[in-house]
Amino acid sequence: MKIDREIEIIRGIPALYFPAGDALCIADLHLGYEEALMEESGIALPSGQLKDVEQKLEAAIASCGCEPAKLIINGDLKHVFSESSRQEWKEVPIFIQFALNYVKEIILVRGNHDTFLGPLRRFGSRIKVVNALSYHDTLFIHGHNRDFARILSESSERTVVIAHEHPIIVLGDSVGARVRLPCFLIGRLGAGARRVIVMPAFSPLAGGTPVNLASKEDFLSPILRSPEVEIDKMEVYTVDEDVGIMAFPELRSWKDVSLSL
Ligand SMILES: [Mn+2]
Repeated sequence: MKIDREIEIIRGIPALYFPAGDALCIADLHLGYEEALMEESGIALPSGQLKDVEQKLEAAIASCGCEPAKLIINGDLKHVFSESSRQEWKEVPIFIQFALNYVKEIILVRGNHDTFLGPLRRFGSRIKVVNALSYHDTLFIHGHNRDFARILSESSERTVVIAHEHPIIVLGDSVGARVRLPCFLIGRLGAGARRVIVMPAFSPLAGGTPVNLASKEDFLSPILRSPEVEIDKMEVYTVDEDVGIMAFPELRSWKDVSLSL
């Protein structure tokens, strides 16, 4: 679904396509999440996340119509902060190799989880790691950045794409059924004409902020917690593999009735 001439939401998948820049953008893969959960809390998940993100990437690329030249990963490619998780050491290079079968170049915009990236060196110049990316009038930052005010004031791109928040909406009915859907948020930055887009997580496991239930202080991203963004005025686009994309108007016009308890 086209947001405008420059940006499309890929049908049913948490990914953006930028036709002018021939780039696909995904975020928050959190590879290695299952092993971290096992180590931290003894909860054993079947480790199917790598297969899931590979399949979704393939489907997203198929939807672009041609193989995009660039894959932009807007932060949190991996999950564990320490140097030690075996699963993510294994999975990160496998995923990058898989993605490089389709795209010429990967740009990783560093997220708060993207520490110890030594295993990426083997891919040489085909993967770049940056703190922020300016590309075709769009600024990509992960969204955890405490110094966002400086980053925004020193930049002028019309669109700012962030991730980190893993937005979802929760819909329910009076007998207690609940549906959780990952969603994009699209709104304005400050009083000016700049636009902000919040991407949902590509990881099927990583949880997220229920944007129609949360109050502003429940949000994680310093940008979304700041007065720069009026969350209630953001439009919501959910993505679901079966349903596709559902567009919701500004949050303030419907969030009070989204759970009819
Ligand atoms: Mn993050």
